[in-house]
Amino acid sequence: MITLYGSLHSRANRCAWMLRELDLDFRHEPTNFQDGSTRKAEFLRLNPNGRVPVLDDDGFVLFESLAINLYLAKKFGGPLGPTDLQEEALMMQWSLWVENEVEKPLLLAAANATLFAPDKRSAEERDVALAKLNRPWTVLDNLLAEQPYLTGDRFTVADLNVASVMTLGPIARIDLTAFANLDAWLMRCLDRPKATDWRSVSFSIPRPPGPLGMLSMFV
Ligand SMILES: N[C@@H](CCC(=O)N[C@@H](CS)C(=O)NCC(=O)O)C(=O)O
Repeated sequence: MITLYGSLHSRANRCAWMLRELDLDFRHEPTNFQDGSTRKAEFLRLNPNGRVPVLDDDGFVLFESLAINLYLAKKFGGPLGPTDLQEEALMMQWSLWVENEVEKPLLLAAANATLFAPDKRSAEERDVALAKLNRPWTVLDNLLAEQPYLTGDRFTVADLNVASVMTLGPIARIDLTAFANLDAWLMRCLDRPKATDWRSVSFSIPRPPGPLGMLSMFV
């Protein structure tokens, strides 16, 4: 039995998308990260970090959304998973890359565009974050000029992991037209029938107190 913990308005939507792509039956525990549920002792036993998502696969418990997807890809992945060591390495490369190069500035841009309450948004912070994204987005755009997907010719967990982080782009109404290959690839991924419906995602997050620097609670 597989159980996925985490509201679909959280990074758990990445793992829900993966589980759906794999046609796996799973129990969904929509643990809400904004109401204190992730701080309860019962949840902290699953993830001492107090964050969602968490996956429980027959008693094997794993946290970190993209690691969960890499695990599912290797165990059940078929064409979404690796066929050899080098493909597996590329899947890890892109998953670590999107976390390190893209997620934080993209979340900061999205927060300052739509997720923070209007009076808590800063255009300056958004611009700084967007400027940081130029380099990784140029890298992706150039790669996708040469091949349709991140590891080659087929959609894999690498695309799913990177695209699921990039769902924040459309939510923040970030214009990707300057990166035409990236834009077309993202829409190809997000239009897949099993993709979580990112268009319906609407939520807000409180701006953390004190100097932002990093969105400690959410990043
Ligand atoms: N790197 C982690 C981040 C997990 C994370 O920050 N989750 C947020 C929700 S999207 C959370 O649980 N925040 C509540 C908290 O930190 O108290 C992952 O990708 O799984």
